[in-house]
This record gives sequence, structure tokens and C-alpha cells, in this order.
Amino acid sequence: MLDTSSSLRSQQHPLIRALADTIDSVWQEQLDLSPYHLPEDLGYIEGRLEGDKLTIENRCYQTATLRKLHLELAKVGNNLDILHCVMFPRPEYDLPIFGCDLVGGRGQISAAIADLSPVTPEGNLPAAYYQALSQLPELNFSQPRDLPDWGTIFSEFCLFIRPETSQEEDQFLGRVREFLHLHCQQAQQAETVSSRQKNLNLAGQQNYCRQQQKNDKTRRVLEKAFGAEWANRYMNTVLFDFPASPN
Ligand code: 18B
Repeated sequence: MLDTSSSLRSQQHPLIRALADTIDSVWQEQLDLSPYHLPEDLGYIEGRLEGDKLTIENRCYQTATLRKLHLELAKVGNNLDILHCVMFPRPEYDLPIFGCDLVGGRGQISAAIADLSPVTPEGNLPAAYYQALSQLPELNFSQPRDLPDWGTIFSEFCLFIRPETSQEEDQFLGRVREFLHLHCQQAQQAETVSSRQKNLNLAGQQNYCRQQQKNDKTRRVLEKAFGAEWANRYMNTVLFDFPASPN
């Protein structure tokens, strides 16, 4: 059963609320979810960031083909609302990583990012994804943002914008819903690959996590509230953990 009565959600920016509801409903409708237990029950966390309270709410699932589906909502006082979501596939399947991040404060979303990120050494998405995504109508946003240096992991379909109007917010939400529909449909019908391919997928996922761990903006928020060591552990074990390589 999904608990949709998240207390944090009702206090978040409307786009964050709408995206969290969308993620929940697509997951529930298209996937067969089982619980996923986070280390030491890091489900609900409170810290203090320069006098403001930092609250984090995590929910986590898994399916037969997806190792970890993580939806995280965070709030820093009244200044910063954050949605973070990553769907890590099991490396036995040729599936990209769905990821998105919404960051906003005081009524305005400053960063809206969503992607289906390839994990192959060549950086290609599986053909079915490429075909479906290439057919979606091109969206034009008035304030596209430049990816940071570590953002080499993202696909050509990555959205990274500062939404200016409620129409742009709706367009972003609609496109993320399309990403999710496609991805859940592909994940439900994925077939296992050779052990060589599995190792390549694993290496691709490790690279994705290592790059994401370089996001200093995420790290700074966590460090200020919980200290450097805790932030490091949280980024490595909750946000961007990966299974170890086989020896
Ligand atoms: N992230 N984000 O998830 N991050 O987790 N995020 C920011 O307006 C948090 C992901 C991404 O321009 C910002 O500049 C915290 C995933 C990119 O240098 C803040 C958490 C993706 C940027 C936070 C969190 C992802 C970015 C600055 C834990 C993509 C731009 C906001 C709950 C799939 C980086 C701004 C740059 C920005 C914070 C991407 C404050 C604390 C899954 C590319």
C-alpha cells in the first residue's frame, strides 16, 4: 500500500506536490512494487541548517527489474523545497536510470531536471527508448539552464530548466510523466542480459553515481545541516549507492 498522506508534501511548492503525486500514481499503476529498506531506517530525518529546520522524507521500493525506486522530499525552513527521485535498474537488465530533481524556494522553482540517463560505455539509450523519445514533440522553455561539468551522464533528452510560468511547469510535468510511462512500461517487459553486459551496465551505474556525488550544491545543503561526514555517507548510501562489482 502506498501512503499518500505525506505530511511534508502538503507543505511543498505546488509543482513538487504535483510531481510527487504523478510519480506515486505511475509507480502504483504500472509496476509491482515491493518495499525497499533504507539503511538504519533513514526514512524520516530532521537536522538544522543555519537555524532553519531541514526535514527529509524518503520512500523506497523495488520491483523484479528495478533495484531501487527512491522518492525523497526535503524542506529547509521556508526557503528551500526539494524533490529528488531516482529509479536504479537491476544491472541484469538493459535499462537506463530515470532521475529527476526539483529545487525551489519562496514560490519559485529554480531548477527542474529530468532525464532517462544511459549507462552504456557509448552513452546510448536502448533503441526502444531512443525511438519513443525522439518522437515526442520538442518543448521550448524560456529559461533553459546549462548542465554542470559533472553532467556528462545525462542524455540528449535531458530537461534542465527554470520554469517561468505555470504553462512551463505543466509542460515539464507532462514530459516527466511521459518519461515515467515509457520507463515503467519498458521495465515491466525487460529481459535479462549476458553476464558481460550485466558488468557493463553495473560499470555505467557506478559512473552515474560517482558523477552525481560531485554535485556540490546537494552536498552543501546536507553538510550545513548534518556535517560533512554525515552528508558524505548519505550521498553514498542513500542518494547514489551502487552494488559492488563482482570480483
Ligand atoms: N540540487 N538536491 O536531491 N540531482 O539528485 N541538481 C541542486 O537552482 C538537493 C539529483 C541536479 O547547476 C541545487 O541551482 C538536495 C538528481 C543538477 O551546478 C540544490 C537533494 C539529479 C543540478 C540541490 C537533492 C540531480 C542540481 C541547486 C537531496 C538529476 C544543477 C539549485 C534531497 C537526475 C547543479 C539551483 C548546478 C541542483 C539540492 C541534478 C540546492 C539537498 C537525481 C544537474
